[in-house]
Amino acid sequence: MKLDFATTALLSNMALSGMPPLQSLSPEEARAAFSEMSRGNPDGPELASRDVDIPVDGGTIRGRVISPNGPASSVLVYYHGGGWVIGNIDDYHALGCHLAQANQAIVVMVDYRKAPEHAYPIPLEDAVAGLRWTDAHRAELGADGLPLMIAGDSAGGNLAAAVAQCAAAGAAPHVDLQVLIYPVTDGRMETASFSNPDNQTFLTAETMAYFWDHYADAQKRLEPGASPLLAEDVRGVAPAIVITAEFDILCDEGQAYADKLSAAGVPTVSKCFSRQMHGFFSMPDVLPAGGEAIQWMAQEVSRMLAPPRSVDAVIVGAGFAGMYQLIRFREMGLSIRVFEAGADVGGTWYWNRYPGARVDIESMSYSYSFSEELQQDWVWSEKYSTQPELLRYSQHVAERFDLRRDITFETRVVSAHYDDDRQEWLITTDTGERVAATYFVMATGTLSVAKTPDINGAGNFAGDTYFTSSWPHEGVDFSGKRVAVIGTGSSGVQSIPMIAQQASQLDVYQRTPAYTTPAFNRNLTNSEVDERKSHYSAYRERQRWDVAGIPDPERSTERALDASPEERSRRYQEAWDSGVLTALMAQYGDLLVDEKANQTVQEFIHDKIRKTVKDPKTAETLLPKAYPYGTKRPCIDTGYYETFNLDHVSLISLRETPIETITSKGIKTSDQEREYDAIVFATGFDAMTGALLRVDIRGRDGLKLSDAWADGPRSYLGLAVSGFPNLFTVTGPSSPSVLSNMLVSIEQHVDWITDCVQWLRDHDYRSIEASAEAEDDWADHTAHLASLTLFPKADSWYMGANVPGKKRMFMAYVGGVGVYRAICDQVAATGYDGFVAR
Ligand code: NA7
Repeated sequence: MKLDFATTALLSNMALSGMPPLQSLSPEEARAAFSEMSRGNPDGPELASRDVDIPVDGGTIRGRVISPNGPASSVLVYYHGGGWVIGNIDDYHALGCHLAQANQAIVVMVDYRKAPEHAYPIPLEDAVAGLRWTDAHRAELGADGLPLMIAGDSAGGNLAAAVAQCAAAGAAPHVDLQVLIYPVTDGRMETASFSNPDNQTFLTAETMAYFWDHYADAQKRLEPGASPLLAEDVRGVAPAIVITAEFDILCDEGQAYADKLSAAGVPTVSKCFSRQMHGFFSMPDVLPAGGEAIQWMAQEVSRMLAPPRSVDAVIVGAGFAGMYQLIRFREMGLSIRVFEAGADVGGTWYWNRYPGARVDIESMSYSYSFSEELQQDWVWSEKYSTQPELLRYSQHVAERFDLRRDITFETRVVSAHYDDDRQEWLITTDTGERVAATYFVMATGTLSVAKTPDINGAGNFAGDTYFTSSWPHEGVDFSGKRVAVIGTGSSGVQSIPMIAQQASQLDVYQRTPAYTTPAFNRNLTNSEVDERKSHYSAYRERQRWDVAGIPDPERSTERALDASPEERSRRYQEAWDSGVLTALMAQYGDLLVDEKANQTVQEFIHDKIRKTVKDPKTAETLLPKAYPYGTKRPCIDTGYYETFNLDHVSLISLRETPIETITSKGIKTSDQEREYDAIVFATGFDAMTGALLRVDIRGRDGLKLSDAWADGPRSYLGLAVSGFPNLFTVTGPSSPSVLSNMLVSIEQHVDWITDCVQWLRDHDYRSIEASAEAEDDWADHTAHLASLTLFPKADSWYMGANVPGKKRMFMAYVGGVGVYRAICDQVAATGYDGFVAR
């Protein structure tokens, strides 16, 4: 333990003074001893204050209003600490004055009644009453229109957290911000910091147990009102500032609460003050770190309560979509803020760093076309680029077009609420920043939110756990390790051969076999690069009007069943040899609509698998049979099937032996438990809607996007949603997006959105919104087209079938990129038919 000198000196003095442990005293004695100790501390800044009566059930309690010098910028309702048993507003008067001064706030200290005479929930009810009184007396306090905060330390932090939950549930007035200083959040008292001997200083585990025993019995203390950490859902509570101390038994539970708030999308900043003990914050005149913490709190309060800054547009995401949208909006002269959760640009290619991660569309095709200079200058080294090369390309684009200056990294947008009167979006980030914007573009990608593992005991494993979708930046060395990979979609298919090269044992857990064909990846030759570059614009134009934005090979309209078996085999073999993702599908026009036709490709691939995989049982397990080819996204691979011929690689079919649970040592299937050093989850994404619904988006009249989409996503053209003016979704649900070359679709959407915004400005409109009728028509059209295909036959992520509980519906537009472009162009040309502009 290394407490700072001032703390060590204070603790030595306390030891010398011979103050008995609080838990050895009666509550009255403990209160008197605590007040005596507080009286020995300096008075703090001299500020005007007056006591008031706050009505509570059964009488009144004392409150104290402390006014700052000069005009106030906020109101702060403060709940003091003391384990709900000791302390009062006189003991904490100096702290109240410090807070009023540092925050330029009107501070209302609440002298809630104390346990055990007034056990839980009375102190909480008094705390709510204090807030209610403050809100009702705003005019008298000179606080009309000022933001309202609540704060508290220790047991007072517990009350503040619980009051904030009440406010979110509508059982207390609205709170703009909560400040929790080493709060008590968990009545179980089981965290590591609780039992760490180094932390038993000013507040010991024994004293805390004494406080809990007076406050709430074993059962009641587990209610969220007493243990806010145990609340099921904390979404929508006020933004939070959480302060913890390094040597404090409450450090872990304070941080756990901050983490819980962040995970629920509540803007939260937290700071652990090093070398500090419990109680340091309330002694700023004795412990300098207390003064520093008050100043830090004031700085964060003023940042989080600052009025939102206004820009023309906010873009969420700095992957290929967000970057291009930034470029296009900049050309129009708009002011823009981009928020990106990653530490750099790249989106998908920033996060998915697993071994073997590559694009499955040729790089010279899967790249921006908007800048002739860019596409001429950039040199792709391989037919299918690796993730590092794609990330370098993203970074090159960011540098070339000087994009980073408008992008705020490592920041998530947590909410976006539309203000009908002002016709603008109020956007809040996880760091508490607020921005008002006329246009709000979600460029958040379609496969960017990993699926939460829906496997029993997923958190049990004591070894290393990895997700392909958020791979460690420093890479992972599996040499000599026993490794399990769960999932055989594209991420599994790409990473399994690479992991097998290092691992001493690799077990692949397969639920549904994928259709994968060899990529035949190789370095690009100078002559083929020159050839493409000499006709790049013509090639790009072909991409734009192609079905999938991948014009080669061209799609045949012939029927597979009209051809002889020999002819089919010849064409399938040619497609196979090309290593192009869409080549097999391009051979006949009926492969995605006629099951019998589709079976001809299935059989061709089955034959290839049987010939490649030596063990007949393994080969049989790898045969995809349960769904037609192409109805789940096919993969292309490098040595996937060959990997199963290696002695140290095994395939476990979860159809035969399902996973019962993940254990601390490994994976237990219905037949046995196997032990591992590492488990890799390649289990996919909450596709298409995950990233959009993760943000609390509320449109006109407070309509939540999650409610509007309760029965599955609906949109007009996959670009706009009725009820959500000026919200644009790049490659949103019911656009071709995931069925296409994403770069082609991204450019088309961004160009369309940019033209639309320009049109609004040219016509002096401030907002545009899809009509409900247009949305219905588009939903009918997309569903009708999908019903003509075999897509609904697969349990795919296109259908939302991979996420338990998700609405089953086909979420993309199967009409093709070119057809879709024509429709979007026509909508624009007819003055945005189906939209209402105001
Ligand atoms: P995918 O394609 O969704 O693949 C996920 C894989 O994980 C797939 O084989 C799933 O089997 C399997 N999975 C998912 N949940 C489980 C559970 N609970 N138990 C066992 N197996 C499970 O995601 P990828 O990341 O590979 O690829 C996504 C896209 O990125 C890809 O299509 C390309 O466009 C690039 P299932 O099929 O659901 O039975």
